[in-house]
Formats: sequence, C-alpha cells, structure tokens
Amino acid sequence: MEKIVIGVAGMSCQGCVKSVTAVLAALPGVEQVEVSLATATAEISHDPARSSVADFRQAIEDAGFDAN
Ligand code: 9UX
Repeated sequence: MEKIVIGVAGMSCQGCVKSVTAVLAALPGVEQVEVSLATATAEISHDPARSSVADFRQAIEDAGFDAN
C-alpha cells in the first residue's frame, strides 16, 4: 500500500469534497481517501499495482476539478 497526496484545485464546498472522494474511492485498489477543502488536497492510500497517480489525476479532472 502506498500513500500519495495530489493537489485538487476548484473545490468550493463539502459537496465538492464528497464528489472527489467518491470518484477516487471508486478506482481499483484504493483503500482510503481523505480529501481536504482547507488544504485543497487528496490523500490516497492505494495498491500501486492496481491504480496509478495518472488514473487519480484523470478521475479528478473528469469530475470537473484540476489535479496538480
Ligand atoms: Mo458545492 Mo461543489 O454547492 O461543485 S458541490 S460548490
């Protein structure tokens, strides 16, 4: 299991936090997701054999936010 942090720009309220959390949690191998509105980040614990940072960035972008 590997823990990574991705910057997420464009979140305005806790609804956005829930949306980002849901799309990330739905990806294969994702064990835990902590999204913070205050720090504009997503902390993701995942199995790197099953999903990658590129997948997370894509999911965040597809949900309408900007991944940094
Ligand atoms: Mo809150 Mo986020 O009403 O797109 S859910 S701003």
